[in-house]
Amino acid sequence: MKTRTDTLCIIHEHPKILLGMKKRGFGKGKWNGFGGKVEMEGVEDAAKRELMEECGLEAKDLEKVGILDFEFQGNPEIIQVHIFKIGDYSGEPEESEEMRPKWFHIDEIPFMEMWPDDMYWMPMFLKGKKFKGKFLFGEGNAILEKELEEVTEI
Ligand code: 8OG
Repeated sequence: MKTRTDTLCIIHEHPKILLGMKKRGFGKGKWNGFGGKVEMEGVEDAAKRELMEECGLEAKDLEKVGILDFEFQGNPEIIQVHIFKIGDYSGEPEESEEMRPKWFHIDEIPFMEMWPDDMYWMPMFLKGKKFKGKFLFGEGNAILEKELEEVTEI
């Protein structure tokens, strides 16, 4: 199995979170945090770069809160996503070619239009917990296997 490392940044300004509608590529048509593949850089630098590229915000304070491994049945690549909570940032969210940002009240998170695993770990994220997990997806992105646990250290 080959592992690809990706980042995901979510801004939580209680009682709202910032999500973006993915306009193209992998995950098109879904609301998600901001992120992408780690290139020749550290994971945290990649998270900052992707946040800036996708919605024009500069992260001032990042905390890694989760690591999730995603496997798709029949695909030998695992996507390992490092999830960051952005505590402080500068700028105003702006639409990019990839993402259309929008604030959501935490009681109105559009889980039906998000990756199906998000409804499991997002409550942990919102409570300020740290977590690790692994999801296996099958046909139509149905979850076939799931492991998710709260951890104290990431
Ligand atoms: O740039 P690229 O298209 O590779 O970005 C993919 C983004 O999607 C990246 O931020 C990681 C994220 N992502 C997955 N799988 C999942 C998932 O199951 N849930 C959520 N919320 N994000 C995911 O690759």
